[in-house]
Amino acid sequence: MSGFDRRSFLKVTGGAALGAAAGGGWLAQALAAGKITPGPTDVFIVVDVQKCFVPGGSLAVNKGDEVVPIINALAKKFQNVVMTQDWHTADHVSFASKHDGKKPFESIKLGYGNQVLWPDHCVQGTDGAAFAPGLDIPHAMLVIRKGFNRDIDSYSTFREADGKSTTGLAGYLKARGIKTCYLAGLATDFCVAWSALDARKEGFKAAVIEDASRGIDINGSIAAAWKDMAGKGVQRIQSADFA
Ligand code: VGL
Ligand code: ZN
Repeated sequence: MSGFDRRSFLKVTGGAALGAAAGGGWLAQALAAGKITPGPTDVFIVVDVQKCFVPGGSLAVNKGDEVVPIINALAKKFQNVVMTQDWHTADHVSFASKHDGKKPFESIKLGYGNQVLWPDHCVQGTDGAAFAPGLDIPHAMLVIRKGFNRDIDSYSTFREADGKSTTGLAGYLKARGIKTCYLAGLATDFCVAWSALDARKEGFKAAVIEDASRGIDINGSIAAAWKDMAGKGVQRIQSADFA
């Protein structure tokens, strides 16, 4: 069988079988046929790779800086790249400093639900809110800022924590014919996971690139996030899965 025939064969037979076995559907089938080659209906969403979230920053994610070269290389494989920035007011409700007697990483109840309290981070226009050193994606066509409402946090780059107010990203992606969102960045268990889950809610296929992301991990939140994502059909992949 020629290489070409064998690939087509895998696509219709082995690919489908593998997809069913892995419960992975669309992506397992694509991978069985070879590596992923992003096209015009795919977008790479680079989540919150900002100074505050890399070592030395006010809410540093362990080894967060390691994602920078991996994301730079991945971004080159996509024609469509969107970057996000956590972008809080100086008096943001998610900051522990705004709640008497509360410390970072404790939780409180707000009108829209549970809120983890964080060190002050990613304040609009500050150096900490800038992209991390070395991040180099000149062809990114949109930067979405989120968390800019003082009274509502927004881990997701689609929808704020009240579940109602949108950032407009879903409309933008749909208007541009995007079907599949590949996500990576910081932090796996918060902004990456919430964004991937909302991508699914908005009707997109979604996959998170694990080695291009790093997590915060509060009380097992990284494992919990992967479980939630698996339950909603978010695929878990690696940068090596791309051609
Ligand atoms: C994030 C906590 C607070 C994130 C943002 O980007 O994952 N985490 N704000
Ligand atoms: Zn934040």
